[in-house]
Amino acid sequence: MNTKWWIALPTLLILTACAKATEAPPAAQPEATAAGEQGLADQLFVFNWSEYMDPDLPGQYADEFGVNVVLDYYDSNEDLLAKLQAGGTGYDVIFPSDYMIAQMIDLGLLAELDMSNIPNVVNVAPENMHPAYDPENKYSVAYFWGTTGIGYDTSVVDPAPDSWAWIFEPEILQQYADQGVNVLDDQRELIGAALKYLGYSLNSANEAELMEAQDLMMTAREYWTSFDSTGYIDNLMIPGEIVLTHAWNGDVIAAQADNENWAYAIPKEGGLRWQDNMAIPASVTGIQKRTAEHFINWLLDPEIAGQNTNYVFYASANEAANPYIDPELLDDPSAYPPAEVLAKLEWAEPLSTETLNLYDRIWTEVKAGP
Ligand code: N2P
Repeated sequence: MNTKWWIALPTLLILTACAKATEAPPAAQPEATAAGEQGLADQLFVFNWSEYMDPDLPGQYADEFGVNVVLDYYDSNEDLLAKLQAGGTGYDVIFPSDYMIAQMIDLGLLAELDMSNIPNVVNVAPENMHPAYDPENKYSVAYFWGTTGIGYDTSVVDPAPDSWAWIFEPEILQQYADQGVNVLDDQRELIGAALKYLGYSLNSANEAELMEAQDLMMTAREYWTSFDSTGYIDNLMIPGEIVLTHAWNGDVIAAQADNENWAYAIPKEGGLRWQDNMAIPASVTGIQKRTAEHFINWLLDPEIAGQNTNYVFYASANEAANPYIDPELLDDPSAYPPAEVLAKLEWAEPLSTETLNLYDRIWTEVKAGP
């Protein structure tokens, strides 16, 4: 043991003090990054539907701003909600649909957007602004909108479907089952389609109507070869894999670009109309939130939004993007349906907890089968 430490100590203190005064070593600074110089985070975590963003965009954004965009995908609004509720923090930008925005606002899961960071919001078409589910656009900005109907391979499915019977009636389904019939793995979509076929609202909270819808799905399910809303887009492009599918319009238009036999129909009973949105989870704050808003703003740039639309084949909510959108897509009634078709469609509304529990139970039974 050094007994002279109390003699050495004052000298040491003086030396340290001098060193501090004369040549203070620079505090360990993180290396300045391209993103950091612009007040942006180095990384941004984007959680989206699959096939819902041009895969070139993350790289373009990284090249321009030095922010590395990390992508992850969910299958449905309910899947997204479950991941956020399970404490799935770490996602900076998410893309919930209309009714799910309302549900997430209620649950306190969304951050209020600072629109001074999103000046490109002026590019969104007036009809896509101020939706009933977020009237002041406090939490969300529209991304794409569309419809849900039936995709079919015209070289096989004849006559052309004009009704949800093509998804629910055994005598029609049995003609195509061995060639592949897919339904969306999405509870509001599939239960909603069954309700529409039966002549009810797709927001029904009536137990008898919902039981009838469950019976319909239970009978039809043996002819369905897959419940898939993610990989089905790729499968539509594999000849002979699927010939008939419950589908989102843009996914069928994408398949059509690859194989012109694909066609899209909205059943005469009507169906779902939806609008998907860009939003930020409530847990995202500070520089991370600023970066999320910066990315949303960049996606709202007319040229970028046009490029994105041309890749995903969904109708853009961005009106200023129109000059950059492929005119053929703008003219395609499957992407931009005429007003009389839109008038037949219903929006999904948020449901009460009790009704949601009933939908969950039905969904579990339908997925599990008899
Ligand atoms: C695209 C998913 C579309 C989302 N693959 C429908 N709300």
